Amino acid sequence: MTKRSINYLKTGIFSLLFVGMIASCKHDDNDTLNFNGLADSYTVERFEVLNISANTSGNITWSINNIDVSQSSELEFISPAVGTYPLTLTIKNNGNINTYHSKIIVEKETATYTKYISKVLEYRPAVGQFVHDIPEYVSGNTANDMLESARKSLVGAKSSEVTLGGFGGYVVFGFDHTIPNLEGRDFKILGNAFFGNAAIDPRSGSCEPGIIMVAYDRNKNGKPDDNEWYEIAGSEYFKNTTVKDYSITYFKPDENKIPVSGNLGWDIDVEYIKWKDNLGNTGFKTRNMFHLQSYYPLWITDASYTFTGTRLKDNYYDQSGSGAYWVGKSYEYGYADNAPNTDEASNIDISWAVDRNGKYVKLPGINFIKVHTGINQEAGRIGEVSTEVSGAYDLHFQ
Ligand SMILES: [Ca+2]
Ligand SMILES: [Ca+2]
Ligand SMILES: [Ca+2]
Repeated sequence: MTKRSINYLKTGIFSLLFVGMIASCKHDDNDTLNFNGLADSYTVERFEVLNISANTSGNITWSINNIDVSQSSELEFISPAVGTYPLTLTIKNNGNINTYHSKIIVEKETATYTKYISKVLEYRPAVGQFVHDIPEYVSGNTANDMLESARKSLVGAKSSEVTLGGFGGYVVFGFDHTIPNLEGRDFKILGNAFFGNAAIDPRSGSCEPGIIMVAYDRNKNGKPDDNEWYEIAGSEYFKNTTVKDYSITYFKPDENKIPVSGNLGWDIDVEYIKWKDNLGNTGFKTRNMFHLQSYYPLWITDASYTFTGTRLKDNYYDQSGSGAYWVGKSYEYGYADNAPNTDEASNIDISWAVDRNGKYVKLPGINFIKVHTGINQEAGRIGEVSTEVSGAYDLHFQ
């Protein structure tokens, strides 16, 4: 964080609004002459991003309530609070200083917003022992039927779990407003993680971290476009134990073949679902005695399917040494289903978003979230590590 932005925090105004920065465009000097100044006022609803472009050359400073908030050519403003915000634009160019005054009026929204998930766009789990159970699959269901089931589970205040299966399985959901990027953490993703009573490490237990991606609907077309996605750089993002662009392919099993038993007692099929990854590894996902249904989504007819994304280091280990008690270590921050819903680690700061090169981006807010299972591990008798999502909400909405 820059010294400048820390000063904003001290003033307190940053908790009321976000002002984003976009790389300044290059203009020729004549642009200054074409700039017609600011409007008398700008009106925007709560939880809506207002863009004001200075469209000029020179050194630009935007100030709100006399506090400098941006030096970019375009101001991005969002506020969760109704009110009037005095706006000043100062342009220094070739020794000339021009100052423009305006105000931003933030009004109560006309639509009725909810802080919870309002739509589910995609649901594609990887193979897993809870696939076909959460959400429930009924014979003959299509991918669209399963998406509708995921919607029923995740939308609104009374949300419930969906499983994402093993590594790569994902869900994409959205909100009816822009979740603003204000000071600190901005949204919570709910899961079914808990810390184990008998775990030696108190922050371990059933923790199955999922990678979080966020999208700001910059072109305001109501959809997350490919170039609008950014990954939340959690605590493991910059470590060399984290694999970027990991890719795994699962092959549809023959459900009628005779199981190859293992030696652990609870495996009924240790060579159940073949997989291969882009690092040259191959292996099998096992089926256990507690879950006997197909682990490969029956609504997917393809002979194989592939997932790609950031993979985290395996976080499960056999604390007992006998295979009786496996625990997953919770990572510090920035993942879904990685800590109990009451824990601060389930809250996410939009400022953690990075681009494809790992560079932090400044987003005024986000409209869409994607979560994929970040671990590719079989944890003994408890089976594959699979992220579950059971809802999400805007921490700023009141
Ligand atoms: Ca934030
Ligand atoms: Ca878009
Ligand atoms: Ca879980």
